[in-house]
Amino acid sequence: MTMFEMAIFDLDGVIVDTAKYHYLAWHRLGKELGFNFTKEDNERLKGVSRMRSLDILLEVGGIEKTAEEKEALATKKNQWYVDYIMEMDESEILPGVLSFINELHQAKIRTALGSASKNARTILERVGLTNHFDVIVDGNLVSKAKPDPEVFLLAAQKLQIPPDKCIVFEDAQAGIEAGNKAGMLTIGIGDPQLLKDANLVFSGFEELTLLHLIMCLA
Ligand code: B16
Ligand code: MG
Repeated sequence: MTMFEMAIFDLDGVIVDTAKYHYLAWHRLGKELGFNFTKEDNERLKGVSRMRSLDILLEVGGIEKTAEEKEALATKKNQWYVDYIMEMDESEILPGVLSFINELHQAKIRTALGSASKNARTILERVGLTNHFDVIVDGNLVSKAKPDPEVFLLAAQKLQIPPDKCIVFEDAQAGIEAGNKAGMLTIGIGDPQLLKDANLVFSGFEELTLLHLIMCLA
C-alpha cells in the first residue's frame, strides 16, 4: 500500500533540462538590448512565468519598457525558444525519469504534469512522453503562477484525487512552495540547501526507485 495516489511532475528541471534553451533565448534577447545576461542571472528564472522572467531580465539590464513593448519582446524570445525545443528528442529525458514513471504506472499510481510553461505539450510531444501522463496542466490553463498552488490543485481536481494523496516533484523553490501550499507532499529534485522547504530532496531520478521513495516517506 502506498500513501499517495497521484504523482505530479514539474517539467523544466525535473523531466528535461529546458533551462538551457530558455537561457540561450534570454541571453540573445539581452544581447539585442545591449547587455550580457549571464547563466547566474538565468538561475532566477527557473520555475518563473514568461512575463515575470522578462521583468527580471529587464531589471538586470536596467531597462524599462512599456506593456506593448514587453509583449513583443516576450513573443520574440519565445519564437527563438520554440526553435530550440523543436529539435528535442527522447534522448533529452533526464536520467531515470522514464523508468520511475513506468514504476508508477505498474503500481497504478496516477501521473500528472504541472508546469508553468505554455510550451509544455510541445516539449512532451518532442520527447515522446505525452501518453505517460493521465493529466497535463500547463501555463495555458492557470492564471496564477507558482508559488500559487493553482497548477497542482487543478491537476488533483481533474482526477478527483484529494491533495493530501498527491506527491509533487519540483526543482524550483517557488514550485516547492506551491506544492506545500496545495497541501501535497513535496519532493525536491536538486540542491537540498536551495530546496529546504521540501519534505525530501533527491539529486535526480537516477538513484530513485519507487520502493526507496516509499521507504523514505514511511
Ligand atoms: P514558457 P516549469 C518553467 O517551466 C521554466 O522553469 C521557466 O524558466 C519558464 O519561464 C516557465 O516555465 C514558462 O515557460 O515561456 O515556455 O511558457 O519548471 O514550470 O516546467
Ligand atoms: Mg522547474
